[in-house]
Amino acid sequence: MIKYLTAGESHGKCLTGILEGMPAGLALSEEDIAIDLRRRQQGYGRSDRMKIEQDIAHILSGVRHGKTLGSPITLQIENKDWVNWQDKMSITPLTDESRIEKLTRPRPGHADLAGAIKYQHEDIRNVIERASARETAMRVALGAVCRKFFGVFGIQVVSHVINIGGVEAKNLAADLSVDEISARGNSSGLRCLDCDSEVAMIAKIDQAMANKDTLGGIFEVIIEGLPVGVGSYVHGDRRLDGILAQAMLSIHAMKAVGIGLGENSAHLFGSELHDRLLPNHETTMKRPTNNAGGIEGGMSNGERIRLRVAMKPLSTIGKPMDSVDLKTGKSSPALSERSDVCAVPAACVVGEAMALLAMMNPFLEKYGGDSMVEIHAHLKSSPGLPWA
Ligand code: EPS
Repeated sequence: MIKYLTAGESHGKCLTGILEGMPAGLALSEEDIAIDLRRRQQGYGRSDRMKIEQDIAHILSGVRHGKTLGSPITLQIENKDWVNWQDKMSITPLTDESRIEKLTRPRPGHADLAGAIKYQHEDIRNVIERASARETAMRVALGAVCRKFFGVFGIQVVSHVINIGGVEAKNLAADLSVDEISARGNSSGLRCLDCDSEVAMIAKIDQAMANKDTLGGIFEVIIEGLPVGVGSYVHGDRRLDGILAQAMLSIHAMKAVGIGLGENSAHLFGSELHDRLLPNHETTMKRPTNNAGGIEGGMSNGERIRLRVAMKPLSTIGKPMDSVDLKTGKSSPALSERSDVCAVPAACVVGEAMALLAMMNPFLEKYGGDSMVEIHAHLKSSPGLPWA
C-alpha cells in the first residue's frame, strides 16, 4: 500500500514529497516526472509566477541505477521565486519584524479567515502559504511516478477541459482514443478538444482579466485500461467511486465531482440510464453506452472511467470583494495579490495526478506485491468470468 506526504510553502525554499510503498523494479527517471510538471505549468490565464518557476523534481531517494528500490521515494522541487521572498519567508526570526506587513483582510472564498481562527495566526500569510495551490506541483510529481507504474500495465489517465466560466465545449472525448485526447489536449492552450469553444473560452478569460476577475470551469479525467474489479462494494471506504471523488475534492478549489452522467443520472428512468450488457466481448461483457462512467457497485467494470470535476473561480480577485480587517474589525476590501485568472487547464493535470495516486491502493489491494515482477504475476494469473 502507498502513503504520501507533501511539505513546503508556496514561497518557501522548496516543495518536498515522500512516496512510500512504490514497488521495487519500476524504471523511473527525473524526465518521466518533468513531462507532467511542464504540462501543469501551461495554460492560458495563469499568473506571472509561471514565468518565474521552471518546475523540476529532483529524486533524492528510493531510486538506484534508474529503478525504484521499494524504499521511500523523496522528491524535491525548488521554488525559484523564493529568492524574492527570503525575508518574508525567513525560517529564523527577523531583527525587525515591523518591516513585513501583516495580512489581515481575508479573501471571501479562501482559507484565510477559517485558517487564521483555527491556527490562531495574526498574519494571514501564515495560512495562505500552505493553502496555496502551489502544493499541487508536488502532487503532480508524485502522480507522475504512479503514471509510470500504471503505464507498465497499459493503464492510462488523461484529461481535458469541458467548460470555462459557463462556456461549454462539445465533449468530443467519447469518440477519441486516450492517446488522441492526450495529444490534442497537450497542443491546446486550454487543454480543450473543441477548437471553436476554445476561442470563446479565451475571450471569456480575457474578459475576466480586463475586469480584474477570475473564472472557474469543469474538466474531465479519464482512466482507461483498469481491469474489472478494482475497488469493492463490501465497505464504503473501499468503493472506487468514493476514493476517486475524495481525491478530486482534495484539490484546491474543486466543488463537485460527477462519475459518468453524474448529476444528470438523477433525471432519467433507470431503463434509460443503465448501460445494457451485450454478450461475448473477449473476457467480459460489452456495453453499448457508458453512462455509469466505468464504475458499478464501487468497482471498475472495465469501461472507461469518466470523472467530471467542477472548479470554482479563484478567490484572489484583482478587484477585491468586501471583507473585514481583522485587526480593526472595520469593513475593508479583501487582500489582493498576484494570482491566476483561470487555472482550470492546470487543474486538469492535477486531477490526473490525484486519480493516479488514488488508484494505487485499490489496485495494489487486488494485484499488489513488493516488486513489479510479483505484480505482473498477480495480474497474469487473475481469473475472468467464473463460468468461463
Ligand atoms: C496561488 C497563487 C499564485 C499561483 C499559485 C497558486 O502564486 P503567487 O501567489 O506566487 O502569485 O501562481 O500557483 C503556483 C505557484 C503553481 O505553481 O501552481 C494560490 O494562491 O493558490
